Amino acid sequence: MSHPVSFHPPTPPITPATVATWPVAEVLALFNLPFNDLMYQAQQVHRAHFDVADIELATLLSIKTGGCEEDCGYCSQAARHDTGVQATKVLPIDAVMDAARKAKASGATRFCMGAAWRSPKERDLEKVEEMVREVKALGLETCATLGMLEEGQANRLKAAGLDYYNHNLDTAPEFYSNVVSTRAYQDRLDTLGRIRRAGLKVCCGGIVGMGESRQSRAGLIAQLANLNPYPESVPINHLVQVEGTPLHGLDPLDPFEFVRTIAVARLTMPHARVRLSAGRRQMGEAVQALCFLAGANSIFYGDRLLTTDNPEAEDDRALLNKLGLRAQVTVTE
Ligand code: SAM
Ligand code: DTB
Ligand code: SF4
Repeated sequence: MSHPVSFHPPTPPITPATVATWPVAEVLALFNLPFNDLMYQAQQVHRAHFDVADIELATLLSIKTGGCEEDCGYCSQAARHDTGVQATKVLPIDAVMDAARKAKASGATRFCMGAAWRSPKERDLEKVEEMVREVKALGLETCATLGMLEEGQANRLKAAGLDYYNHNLDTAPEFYSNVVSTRAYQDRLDTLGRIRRAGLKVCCGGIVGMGESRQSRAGLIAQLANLNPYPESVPINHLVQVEGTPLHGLDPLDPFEFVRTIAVARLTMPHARVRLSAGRRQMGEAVQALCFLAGANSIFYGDRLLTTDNPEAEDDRALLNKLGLRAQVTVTE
C-alpha cells in the first residue's frame, strides 16, 4: 500500500515567517507522483476531512468593473489592456441586493463582491460596508475582493459583517514579475496579514496556465500552505485567456496539470475549501469531474464570473446531479 508522502498538521504560530511547513521540494514531489497515486492520496485526505458529496456554491458579482490602474497580465479589467471591457461606476446597492437575492434563491450560500481596484478609497469602502451589512442580513456568507487593504479598512469590513476576504497570491514569488509589475508579492502578503489580524477568514489562491513551470505551481501551493494558518478557502483558477491581455495566445495547459494542482492543494491544506474557480467553461465536464475527485469542493455558481462566462447554473445543477454531488447548506445567523 502506498502512503502519503508526508502530511504535516498545521503548526502553531511560533515564528510564521521562518517556519516552512511545506518545503517547495516536498510539494513538487507530490506533483511528480504518478497521477493515480496522487489522486488516491488526495481522495484519502479529502474523505478524512469532508463529506465528499458536499460542494459549496459561491456566487460572484462584479460591483465595480474595469478601469483598474494595475497591470496584471491575465486581467481583462486593467485600464491599459484593450479588451473591450467598459469601465463602470460602483453598482448601486439595489442592484447588488437584487443579485444577492437571486443567488440565494438559486441555492448559493456565499456571495462574493469583486471590484477592479488597486485598493479601495474612503468613499468606496463606505459603499462596500453597506453592501456587506445588507447581504449578510439576507443570511448569506459574505466575501469581498477589493485589492490591497490598510489595517483599518480590514477592521471596518470585519465590523460590517464580512466573513471572507479574497486576495490571491496568484503564482509563485519567482514568477510574479512575469505577470504583474505594478505591485510586489510582498504587498499581497502584507494585505493577507492585515486580513488575518482583523479576524476575517482568508480566501487566497492563484491561477495556473500562465506559462509557469510545474516548479512554480509547486511554489504557489507551498506559499499558500505555509501561510500560518493556511487559508480557509483556496480558489484555484485556470487562466481564462482574454483577447487584448498580454497572456492571450499562450499554449494551453495540459488539463492533467490543472487536476494535479487541485490534488496537491487538497493534500497540503486538508481542511480548506478548495474551489474549482475560473476556467470551468473551457474545461468540460470530464476534467471538472476529475477535479472533484482530486478534492475540489467548491465552485463559483452562476452564469457569469466577473467579466467572463461561467457555466450556466442549470448545467451545473445537472452536472452535480450526474455525479451524485450536492450543494452544501450553510446556516448563517
Ligand atoms: N482587484 C482585486 C485584486 O486583484 O485582488 C480583486 C479582483 S481580481 C479580478 C481577483 C482575482 O481574479 C485575481 O487575483 C485572479 O486570481 C483572478 N482572475 C482575474 N482575471 C483572471 C483570468 N483571466 N483568468 C483566471 N483568473 C483571473
Ligand atoms: C478568484 O480567485 N477568482 C474569481 C474571484 N476570485 C474574484 C475571479 C475570476 C475572474 C475570471 C475572469 C473574469 O471573469 O474577469
Ligand atoms: Fe486590477 Fe485586480 Fe485585474 Fe489586477 S486582477 S488588473 S488588480 S482588477
